[in-house]
Amino acid sequence: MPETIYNLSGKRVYVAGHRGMVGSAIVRRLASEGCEILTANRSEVDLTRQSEVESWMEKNRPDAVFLAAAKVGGILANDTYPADFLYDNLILEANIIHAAHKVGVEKLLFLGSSCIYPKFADQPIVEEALLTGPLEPTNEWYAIAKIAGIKLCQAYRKQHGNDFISAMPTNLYGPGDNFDLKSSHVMPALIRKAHEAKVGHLAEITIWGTGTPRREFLHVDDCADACVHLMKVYSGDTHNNVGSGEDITILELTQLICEIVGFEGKIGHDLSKPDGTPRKLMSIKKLQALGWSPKIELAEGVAHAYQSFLSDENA
Ligand code: GFB
Repeated sequence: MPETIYNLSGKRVYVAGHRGMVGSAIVRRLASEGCEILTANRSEVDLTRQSEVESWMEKNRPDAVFLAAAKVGGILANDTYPADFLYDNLILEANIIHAAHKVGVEKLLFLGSSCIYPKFADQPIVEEALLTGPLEPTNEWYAIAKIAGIKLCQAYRKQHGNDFISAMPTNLYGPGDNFDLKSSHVMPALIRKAHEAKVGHLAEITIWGTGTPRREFLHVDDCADACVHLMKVYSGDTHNNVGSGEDITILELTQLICEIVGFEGKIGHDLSKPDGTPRKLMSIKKLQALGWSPKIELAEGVAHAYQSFLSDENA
């Protein structure tokens, strides 16, 4: 296990995006680190307004920052709102990273996504594959914003010596997910569809596309644990893949979810919806060499996510 080079205990740690699925998981995970957790609602600071971000950071002076704030969504949302996904993510990451530099934040972790990699990258995808080929068109806008975030962290490290690092999670799921069928990612969408088909005694659920693409999934609590681990043991300018190291076809995922939810009907396909990238399994060798491995198996994680769906009164 590598040595801890940055100790969070006693530190003032700002979690940007604390109400989102990833941000709230990081807040949960930090509870056992003996640090002071700083959060700010939209009414206190609009992260798209540079002056508001800079005055909030000046006033609150965090020692460390987890940059989990982002405009996120599934394949349809990304494909439908390219300007929002590019602009919102660019502006809020630039505001927070620059303000962190200005107030002398000791360590910042920027969160991106596995969609930063080329559509046809060799699998499993290693960190060096970044910028070696064309992106998947449905989410290239979000991808470019996240690549810019990685580059910003590298640039502030190079020019100013800021210890700003990046983590690239795979498709995440778990408590606090977005279950809106138009804007959500595939996992919450299928959980909701299977549940509504079960309680509505429907004969069939409809999934988007062919069901043949493969996706890697990681429970958000595993992701939060990996982010805290990286904050404590890693300092460098290359980003770090954060994943489970296993992938599954969308059809197999649907079958698993139907089994866990208890829906026994048919699975139909809406072929007017995009498949997106055929596969984006990441290599997690770099993260494993830093002493971290995922703990939550997919079936267990899906069951946990379904319980969260039911208790969040989505049902
Ligand atoms: O999570 P998702 O929407 O986005 O997964 P990506 C899309 C895959 O699941 C496609 C299929 O192959 C869809 O055809 N799918 C099947 C569905 N049924 C559904 C459904 O009801 N809803 C949804 N959403 N998909 C995202 C990027 O790509 O990956 C984000 O767009 C982010 O920016 C995220 O990077 C991690 O996995 O294709």
